[in-house]
Amino acid sequence: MQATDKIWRNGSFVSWEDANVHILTHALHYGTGVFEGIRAYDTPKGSAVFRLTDHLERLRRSAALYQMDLGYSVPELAAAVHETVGVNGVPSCYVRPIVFRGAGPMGLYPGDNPVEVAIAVWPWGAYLGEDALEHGVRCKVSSFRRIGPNTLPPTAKATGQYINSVLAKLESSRAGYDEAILLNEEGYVADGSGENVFVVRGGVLYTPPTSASCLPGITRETVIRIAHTLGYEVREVNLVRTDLYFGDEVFLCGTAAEVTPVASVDDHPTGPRGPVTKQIQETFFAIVGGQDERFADLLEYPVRAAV
Ligand code: PPE
Repeated sequence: MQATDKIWRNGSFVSWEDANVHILTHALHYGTGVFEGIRAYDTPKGSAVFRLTDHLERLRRSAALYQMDLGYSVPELAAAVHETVGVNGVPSCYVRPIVFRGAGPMGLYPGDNPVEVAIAVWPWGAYLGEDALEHGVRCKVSSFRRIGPNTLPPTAKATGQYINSVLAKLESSRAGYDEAILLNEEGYVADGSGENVFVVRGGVLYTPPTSASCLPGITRETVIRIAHTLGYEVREVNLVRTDLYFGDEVFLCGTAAEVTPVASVDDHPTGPRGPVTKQIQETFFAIVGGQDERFADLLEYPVRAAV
């Protein structure tokens, strides 16, 4: 990965090299952190952060589940994100805010450990490869089930829960696939290791409801709005693995993955990239690039001081 200069940590900037933690950091041992993945894009009006407030609201909710007080308001964190992007000179980048229980007492009770807040940014190209945006990725349905609402609620974006995604990712990678799709405990499709899933069939878009143990993705929600704007029907319904196999088109979406077509699922071809996926993808890239006025409300620019 490409390092940048500064990381925002608890209200001030430290150099990238000095942004370290103690070995006894609570979150390192017990996964007691929550985070966000956000992207900033270079637009004709300058660097814009896509749905920044929505991401930070989700961060606040994730932190609340684990009883962590952020110590900063959402507008304060939004300003810190813009400042971190600006100070590092990366108008187009990935933004990673993280809130975690720091070093202090060991043991499972986290209440006496300090809550640390940090924001790092770095350039991050196509998550699953440039080629994937056009030709798609080969997916494997994982033998590991997705965490559930009463184990590690997937609605929060906690660091510890990602070992579930890591298991699935390792399995799919070892088997020679690009990405894993997880089913929930009931056997319905949940999401990818780091993306939501859509199936297109007969011109209708299908995606699992958030009650299917997927992360309530912000890109997912954006795709639903794009699809409606383009005149497509979207159904949030439970899907089984064969719905993936026999979809006319399948695609993944997420902040890092953006909109990535799926070429095959368990070697059943679902690609090459279909016309609906292409249209959604092109609209998405126009939106984040500041070239679609219909969705201008989704881009957040730094507030400039009046001159
Ligand atoms: N499901 C999972 C499991 C997930 O991690 C993500 C985001 C999504 C769906 C899509 O959510 P959203 O970004 O709000 O549209 N995954 C983040 C982490 C990726 C990583 O490798 O780290 C991301 O895309 O930033």
